[in-house]
Amino acid sequence: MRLATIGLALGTALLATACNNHSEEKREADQRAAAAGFVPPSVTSRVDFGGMMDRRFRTLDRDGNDIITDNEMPSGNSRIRELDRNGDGEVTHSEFSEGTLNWFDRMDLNRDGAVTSEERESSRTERPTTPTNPVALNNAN
Ligand SMILES: [Ca+2]
Ligand SMILES: [Ca+2]
Ligand SMILES: [Ca+2]
Repeated sequence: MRLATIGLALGTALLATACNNHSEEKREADQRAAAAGFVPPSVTSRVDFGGMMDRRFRTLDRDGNDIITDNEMPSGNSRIRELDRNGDGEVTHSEFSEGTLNWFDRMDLNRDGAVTSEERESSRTERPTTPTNPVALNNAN
């Protein structure tokens, strides 16, 4: 009688272990991926970017008049204000889409019409306002 109970307990334990192993494996795989710092490479095409920026514009343009007026500007975001080409304090839809596509082209270092996460990373660290000038460098030598 006692043996049977042990057997039953053992069986239950084994069953429980089997179940644990299964979920444990998946969790381990997830942990390994996280430990390796795995980030899926992201590539944004110019069209995708345009679509994203268009949605951003629609979100900002609360009254839907195709112009981001002063009161619709995101607070503390000077980059949107930079898009105001004619300096009237408002960003029209064409100013917005032209300006943001300029950003995209600046990020697209190899000009293949797509911005990879690497290109985005390097354009963030580089200073586009002070481009290295090979002519000036040569003259200095
Ligand atoms: Ca508006
Ligand atoms: Ca404007
Ligand atoms: Ca590229």
